[in-house]
Amino acid sequence: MLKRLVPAAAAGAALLASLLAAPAQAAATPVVMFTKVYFDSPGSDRGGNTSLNGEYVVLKNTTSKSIQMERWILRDKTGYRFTFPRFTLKPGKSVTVRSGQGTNSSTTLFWQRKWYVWNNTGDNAGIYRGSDLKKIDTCSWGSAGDWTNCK
Ligand SMILES: [Ca+2]
Repeated sequence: MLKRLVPAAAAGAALLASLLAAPAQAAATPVVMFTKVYFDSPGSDRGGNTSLNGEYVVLKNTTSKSIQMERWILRDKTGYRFTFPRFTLKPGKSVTVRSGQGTNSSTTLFWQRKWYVWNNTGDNAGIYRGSDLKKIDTCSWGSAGDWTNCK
């Protein structure tokens, strides 16, 4: 009788282990993650290009491989979208996406907007990959402070 119960108990333990493992997997570090969003640029929001570029997000490649981000989408809660140009994010490196106008470099991309995108009173930033727009990471904030490190 006891012998029959042992396999059932083992199966139960295996099921429990898989259930416990599932949330840990979901919380795995995103391949590209938000490390900072400076949503309320310094000074009054008058819309000058310097002010627009004081508003930015920083995304980091957390993997040991280069990631080609062409056509990835950065999006706010309202639905404004920045589509990445052909851009390689090297292992462990970060890219800053500034809201205003400027010339792209290996470390900084420009949304080329003429007004702010990230709401000072709370918003949500998301980064999505590929044609199916698979969600990679998000960062949310409220009205407190000027920036968040997305933790
Ligand atoms: Ca803002």
